[in-house]
Amino acid sequence: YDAGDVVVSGGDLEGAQRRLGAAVTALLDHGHPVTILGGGHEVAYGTYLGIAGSAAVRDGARCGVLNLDAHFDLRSDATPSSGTPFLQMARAEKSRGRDLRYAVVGIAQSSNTSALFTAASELGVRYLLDDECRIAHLPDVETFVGEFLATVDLVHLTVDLDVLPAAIAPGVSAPAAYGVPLEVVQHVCDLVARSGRLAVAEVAELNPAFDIDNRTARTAARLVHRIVTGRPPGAP
Ligand SMILES: [Mn+2]
Repeated sequence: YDAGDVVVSGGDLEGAQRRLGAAVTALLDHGHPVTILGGGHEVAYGTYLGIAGSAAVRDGARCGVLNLDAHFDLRSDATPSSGTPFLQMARAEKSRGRDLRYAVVGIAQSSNTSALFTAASELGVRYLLDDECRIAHLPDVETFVGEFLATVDLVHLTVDLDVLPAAIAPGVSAPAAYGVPLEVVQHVCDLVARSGRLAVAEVAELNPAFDIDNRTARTAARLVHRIVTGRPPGAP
């Protein structure tokens, strides 16, 4: 069912992230599987707050975030935005005495500054470049996802639709010249859903004003359907 909307009012993004977090915590603590529809990728930090505040994580479950994205979104800006959520998570985890488990599939080398690659390296971020995510590389992608899943009890799966080729997902603010094929993105979603470790799935960055024939929205809907129907019965 639709659990409702979280609206940013008066430019108070951080307030909205906290409200999203409170809503996600309440749903998780009641045993509901949760799907978040963005919004820009700043929703990821709100979702993180929700998972971090859940009873499962407070009881010691290890949560990691798997991001399908052309970008690291690790910018160290003073003001939070769609470019900063994963550095915010890393800092929040650090303040709780933990290291963020963060993996990214689909990084576009040309769309991330060298400072972002340095930040990713310093934080121990595991990632695959878009060049390493062709259909011929599916076994390597499976290995990458499997190694990530082995390190966590719960997964925050976040899909930035700009990971897909612009022909598939034109309705984003940063369309990809190259992108990760939909077959590969869907397969990663299937692997995570089937793992039984999925806490929250999230789809971000859909901008209907830029979409063509709703093709980005339809692709996002397909992925959400795969994720929701791919969970084993009784999984968190
Ligand atoms: Mn992103």
